[in-house]
Amino acid sequence: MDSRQRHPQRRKRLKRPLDSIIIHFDYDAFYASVIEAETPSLRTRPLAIQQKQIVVTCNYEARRRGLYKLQLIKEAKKLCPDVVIVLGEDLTQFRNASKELYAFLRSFSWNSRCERLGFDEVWMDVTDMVNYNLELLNPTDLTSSFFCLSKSDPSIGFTFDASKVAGQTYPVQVDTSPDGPSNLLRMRLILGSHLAHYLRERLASEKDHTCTAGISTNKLLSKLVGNVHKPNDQTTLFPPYNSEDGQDNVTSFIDSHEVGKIPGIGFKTALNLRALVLQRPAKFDQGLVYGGTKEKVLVGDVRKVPDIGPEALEQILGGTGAPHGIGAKVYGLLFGIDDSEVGQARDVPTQISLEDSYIRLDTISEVKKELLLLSKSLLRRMHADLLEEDEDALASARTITDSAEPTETPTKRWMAFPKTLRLTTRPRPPKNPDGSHNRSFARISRSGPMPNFVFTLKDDVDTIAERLVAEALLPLFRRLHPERSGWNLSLVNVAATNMVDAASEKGGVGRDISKMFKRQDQVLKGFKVTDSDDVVPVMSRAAYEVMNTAVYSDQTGVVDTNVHDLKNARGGSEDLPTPSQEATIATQDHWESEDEEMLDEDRYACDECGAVMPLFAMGAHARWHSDS
Ligand code: DCP
Ligand code: MG
Ligand code: MG
Repeated sequence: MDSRQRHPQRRKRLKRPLDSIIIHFDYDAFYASVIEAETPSLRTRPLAIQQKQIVVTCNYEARRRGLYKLQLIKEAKKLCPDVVIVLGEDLTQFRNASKELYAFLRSFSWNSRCERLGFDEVWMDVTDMVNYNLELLNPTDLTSSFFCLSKSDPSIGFTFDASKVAGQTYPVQVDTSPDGPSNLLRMRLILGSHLAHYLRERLASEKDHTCTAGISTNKLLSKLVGNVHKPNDQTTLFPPYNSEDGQDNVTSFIDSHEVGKIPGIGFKTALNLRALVLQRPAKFDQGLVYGGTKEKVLVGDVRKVPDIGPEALEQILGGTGAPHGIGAKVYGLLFGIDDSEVGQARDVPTQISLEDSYIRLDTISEVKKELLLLSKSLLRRMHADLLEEDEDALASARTITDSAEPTETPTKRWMAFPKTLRLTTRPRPPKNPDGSHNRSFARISRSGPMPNFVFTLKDDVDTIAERLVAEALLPLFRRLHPERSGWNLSLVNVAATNMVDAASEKGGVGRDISKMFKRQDQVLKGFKVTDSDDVVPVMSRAAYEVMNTAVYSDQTGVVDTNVHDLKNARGGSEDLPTPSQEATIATQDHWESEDEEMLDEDRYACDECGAVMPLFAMGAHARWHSDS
């Protein structure tokens, strides 16, 4: 069985691809910065943003006074009595600011490879802009170079000194002499550094937000190297990137990182890698602190494990639930190799999903109330994310009046419409005969076609939401839970899925609501929604082609009570906070990319029950398992 023993692997040194130049941006103290942009007088005051009982972020003035992210509000106040606290439960303004900044950065991109992660990170693949400008350089006069930002208008751009890198470098001492072994890559990285610097300045002067940037050859390295100098600064990972003996800058850089800090290495994988090095599980931190583990295992330590390689890692990390090829992927990451592409910019998500979790939800009347709240949020999100201003409103109004559909307010139009409505619940399992209870709560769901009336712009959201609950969600709910009582739900999720791009068809279907409905019927014809827990839509090729690829989801804040009070407030050991309730202390709205693990460094799945939560909650969560 173990071919490794018969053919021990040699430790292979992987060659790092150097074709791309990627910039990673991370806005400084983002939520605080959004509040400051609105009220500039707060800039000089210590400012903390509160969600539940926690400081989700604070400005750098507050950080100078010892405050930090994910600190308890109580502690922050004790440490800094004059801290200004602003409630940040409502994410609308942060979401809007995030979209605006993203759109601004994206407007500079030539290839639209511009990807947002969470609210405050953006990657830009600037390979094309850099390579174009490399050709324009005059090697005899690098100091007065011009960076062209437009291929069609050579006057648009900025002047810069190409003999120097902009901002900081890793390592601090670098060789910038014009010839040397890594000359070409170095020049391209220097160009990237000046572009990053220019974009950061424009962002600060025009959008009032400072940010931190990292410049390298892939998503992983650009993100990690940006962290070296924070805030309001930038760092370029300098060559050499490849060497025979490991004496290159990427190796020394990546080797000093704790394995759990590598984006793409999830919580569970990190546990396994630590155990591999230590030959036993690593110890958890005792406090509710950011950082997860007491015992740090560095990337370099893992790479030194004898016989480590893609196959060995596949055996250790592969198996149930792990994506195929995880061994090769993780082995690459340990070398700083990440071949994931920066996602192409897109205007609409493929799904909008909202959920709440509950200590106890066990009556139909409460369910109706919650479904109504979720429906209203869902509709508001659909309006915010799927509607755009219709410049041809008048023309559109004319076509609508001669259609059978009632006249719509034609100032906005749908860019895309979701074909499917999905309802998901997570029932608490009944106690086992011996009185114990199972820890893993599975989600179950039912789906049906999205009713057309949700797309009307004539009625207000509240009216549509009521109809959506009565005519679509309650019927789905009855299919999920045919009994009138006897269940207790810990979570309800309502989602609009299977997005069809309205503008993908020539003639802009989105402009004309009646045509759009006709088109929707056509699309739905080739689309069978099955009534199983796992909805596997069968799509016509045409429908498939207009499906988008990225997904995002939103989790709304949940129980307003402090988690520590929940047990007393709501009684019974059964009502111990469920993992997702803990997680909601600081859940954040985020964009999911297809690469789940790359998605968000703050969200991890529990090894034991699979519950997803931010890293800082893992310690408490693990203790909850061991206590119960
Ligand atoms: N956030 C949150 N819950 C978390 C982590 C973050 O709500 N568990 C929010 C608040 C932050 C934003 O996401 O403002 C971005 O997160 P960052 O970790 O990038 O933190 P900041 O941008 O606030 O600070 P920094 O300057 O360290 O990047
Ligand atoms: Mg940030
Ligand atoms: Mg961030």
